[in-house]
Amino acid sequence: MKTGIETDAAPPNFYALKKGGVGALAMLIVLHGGTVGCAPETPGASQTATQSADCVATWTSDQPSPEVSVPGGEFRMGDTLYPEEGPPRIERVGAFSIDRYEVTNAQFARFVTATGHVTVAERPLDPAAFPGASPEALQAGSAVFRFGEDRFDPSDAASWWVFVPGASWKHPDGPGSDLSGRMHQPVVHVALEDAKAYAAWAGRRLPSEIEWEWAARGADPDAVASSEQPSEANTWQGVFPALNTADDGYEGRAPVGCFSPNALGLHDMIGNVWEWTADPYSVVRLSRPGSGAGRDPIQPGVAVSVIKGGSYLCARNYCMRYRPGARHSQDRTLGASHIGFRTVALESPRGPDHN
Ligand SMILES: [Ca+2]
Ligand SMILES: [Ca+2]
Repeated sequence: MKTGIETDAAPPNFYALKKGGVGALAMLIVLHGGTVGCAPETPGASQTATQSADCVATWTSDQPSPEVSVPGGEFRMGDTLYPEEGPPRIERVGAFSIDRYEVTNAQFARFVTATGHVTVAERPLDPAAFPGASPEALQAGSAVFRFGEDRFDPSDAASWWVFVPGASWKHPDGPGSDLSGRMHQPVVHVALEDAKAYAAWAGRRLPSEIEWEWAARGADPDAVASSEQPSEANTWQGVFPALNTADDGYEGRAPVGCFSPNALGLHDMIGNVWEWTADPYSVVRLSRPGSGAGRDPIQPGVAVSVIKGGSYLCARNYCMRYRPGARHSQDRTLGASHIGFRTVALESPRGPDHN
């Protein structure tokens, strides 16, 4: 069950978040953490045994990520820590090929250069669609994790999330920030349609939830899913959101590949940034989620999809979703500073049992 400062308060939709500013924004993202920290491209002296040989130096281009072939199989999907994870159920999945790393800023920049794509966070809301909204509420921007002692309220996630006008993948902390030294960090502030647009440009697609979880489990049906905070993933050490000791070497996002891979050779499936899946969200997980809008009772009227893996904001006292079976809903139109994605090969069959 949920613990610590986590809350069940209903998150509003994107418009409400913007309209409500700081006060309304947090709830959507509070359940799964965020970032404002800028991890150095070169791991600091405190970097521990999590250090990976793939960290930065061996793969720094804007070219497509190396792929990992994932065999098909049958496994017990889900978990039991939070209600939306269960009950665990046997699922089958076909073989597919998935990115070894989260999509990076360098890769996303290449996509934007080639296509001229403008992300959702970079577009102001249409006043016609939101009559009566203030100009402030219609601004382009995104959700940024910002902790401030002066406004901290442990019962109010809005005290550590801020809707920042001008925040986007190119300005991850808002105006004045940029991608200097961050090109090999995962791209963030991407909405679902941005992730899908990138995947389509790359001739690929987003993974289904079942595919993602199977890959995160190392394609091992006997893998033991621990509820302990993993030592080999970028998560939050200390007491969220006030104290981040960064014992794993990274206060914020890490360049992809800096933490040890799983049994398949995949990096950062758990932690670093949450990852979009192709599947609409429902509280009771479906074997065939279809292509509907998704629904989460705590976000009424909001089209939601499943995100997986947790982020560098997941801590032992908050959002223990650093497990393959964990999941969360996310407003498809709302990116944040802790949500990214990876892709799978288009020719990968989705399989007869989960499409
Ligand atoms: Ca960390
Ligand atoms: Ca991840």
